[in-house]
Amino acid sequence: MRVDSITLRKLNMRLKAPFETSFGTTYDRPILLVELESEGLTGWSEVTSGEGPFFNSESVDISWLVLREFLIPLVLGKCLAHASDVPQIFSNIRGHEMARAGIETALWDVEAQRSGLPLWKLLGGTQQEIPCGVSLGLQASPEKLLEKVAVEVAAGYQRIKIKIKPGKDLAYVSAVRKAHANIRLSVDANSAYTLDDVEHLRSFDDYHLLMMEQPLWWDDIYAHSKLQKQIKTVLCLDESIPHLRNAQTAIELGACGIINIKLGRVGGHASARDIQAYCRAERIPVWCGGMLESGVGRAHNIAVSTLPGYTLPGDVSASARYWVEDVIEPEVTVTPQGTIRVPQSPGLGYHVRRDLIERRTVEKQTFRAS
Ligand code: OSB
Ligand code: MG
Repeated sequence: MRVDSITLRKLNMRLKAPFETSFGTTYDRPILLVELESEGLTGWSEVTSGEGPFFNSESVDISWLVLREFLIPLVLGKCLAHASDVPQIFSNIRGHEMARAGIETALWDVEAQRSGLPLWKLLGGTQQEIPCGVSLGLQASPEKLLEKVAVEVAAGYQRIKIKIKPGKDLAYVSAVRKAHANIRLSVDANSAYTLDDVEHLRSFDDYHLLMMEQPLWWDDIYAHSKLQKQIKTVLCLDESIPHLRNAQTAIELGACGIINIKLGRVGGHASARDIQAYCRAERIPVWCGGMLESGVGRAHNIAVSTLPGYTLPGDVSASARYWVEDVIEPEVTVTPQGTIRVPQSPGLGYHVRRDLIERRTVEKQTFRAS
């Protein structure tokens, strides 16, 4: 696969409703798309960085700079046998996993098209229907949260995750558990607590949660291992796992019993697959996380979720929960059983709506091999 050209586009996409986490509120989601041309084929991917360095150290503008100055020059005009060769080419770049994933995952789309296979099959996926959950942002009151939960439970979603932070936690969890005794319920703190909160975090044990996601510092696996020894609720790591080695460290230290795999956060499909294979061998369940993606990122997440070991419902849900109009066709829809049926055509399996993308584009740059 020769990399003939790469086009970066920044889109401004308005979320249907603001999404609040312990680190801030997103109203408009800047979306960074990568379009990679290779010998007549076009691969698409999404760089999942946020508007600022709040989830990890990346942001859409930082990723753009790293792509332009460092990553794109390393692949432009090069011939690659496999998309899985990209991590080696980028091995001198530290961090910036989301930017790296932008190139790597676009090449996987190209490789799948060249092979005449749906991307999920090329990755080794086996599940043709994936279980789905939703992530609900922080709400103004437990009553407001209950309204949102009722809608998603009625839609069939198999797991409800609610965001928490100090002052907006137990009352919300207890209200949801009281109204829905048997749903699969989890919480995500996005690093809002410290080890001084162990007693408080132990009181979540009463609500038989499926998991508690990333309660402590984003970069501290050891602290999570100390917490896990003192509470019953199974911990799940998100922010702390940018690559396989941290997954191994976390499992060996007993810092979590579940891992959330995000394609961008781990640097692409090859790294995500390494973590999936390791967790499967260690019998650690995994699920696919979300970053409020447009349809392009969502399509990649669907492909990821088909691999063995993705036994828990992911944060991969219907396009219509986020966007008035998504950038792919058909939009992602969820069955009344709370599943997504995977596409069967080669590559990503969805048509990318270049017309809509152009209309939403606020910045664009094309890099061509000479
Ligand atoms: O921690 O999983 C997270 C959104 C932005 C940043 C971090 C997270 C999230 C979500 C939303 O929980 C998942 C989604 O619906 O895409
Ligand atoms: Mg999370």
